[in-house]
Amino acid sequence: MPNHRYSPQEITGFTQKVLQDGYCVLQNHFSPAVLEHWNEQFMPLLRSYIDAGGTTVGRGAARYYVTLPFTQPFADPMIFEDDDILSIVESLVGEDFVMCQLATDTPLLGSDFQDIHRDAPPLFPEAGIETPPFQLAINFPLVDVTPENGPLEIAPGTHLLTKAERTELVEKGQLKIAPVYMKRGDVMIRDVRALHRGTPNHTPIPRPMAVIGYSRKWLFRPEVSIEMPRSTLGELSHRARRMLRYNPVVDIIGQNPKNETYDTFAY
Ligand SMILES: O=C(O)CCC(=O)C(=O)O
Repeated sequence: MPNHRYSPQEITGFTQKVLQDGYCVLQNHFSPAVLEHWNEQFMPLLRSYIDAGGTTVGRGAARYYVTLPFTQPFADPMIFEDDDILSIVESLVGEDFVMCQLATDTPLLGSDFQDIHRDAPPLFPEAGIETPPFQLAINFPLVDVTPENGPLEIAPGTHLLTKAERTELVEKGQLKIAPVYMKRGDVMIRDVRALHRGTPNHTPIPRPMAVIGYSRKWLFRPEVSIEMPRSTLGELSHRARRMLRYNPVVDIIGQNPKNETYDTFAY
């Protein structure tokens, strides 16, 4: 039984906002207590990633991209199968979409401004045209985002610009890019082509931003994946199994480092 907080009209409104601005924010959507638990469980993962020599793979100093294991508390259908979000996702990237990414971006003290970028190239680069959306990022912070701890900055309405148009705006200093301050519980639905950048975290407390990737059913993103533990497949809903169908099924998570190589991410 779907569990919607928003009416069909409101879902349409959010969809239109993403189509127009490249993103929308659902305020106070997830349980802050659940995400506080995620944050507590994530901290040791971040620490082991860094201690194991995990790189920042070109994201900039003191800025880490860490995949979350598809286990508790992160494999939570209340989050990745949220009915409102999935309705908006379906309106944007079509029926039978796939979920291909469950990860985090975390700037630490010592991080800097990233170059302004988008996360995906156009589908038809030779044609110099942009298309309707094909790849979405659902971003939600695991802590409150403040001016001090590295808010994501985003430039509304830039997801359909050509490379030449984007370069001109940036070079002439005419790009209107602004920070998005999100509370723990707020959710951003973002067309990954909207121009954005990470900003410096000036505090000693990490600022993890979770990201769930949903794409059109025919889009394969070899750079990301979610290792699906075989033992938990039976617990998934029919919808979840369908959404997650292209991810590798494994007996033990983390044994195959080749499953993810997300080091080219900025276009
Ligand atoms: O969460 C952030 O600070 C943004 C990171 C980002 O845009 C990226 O690494 O592509």
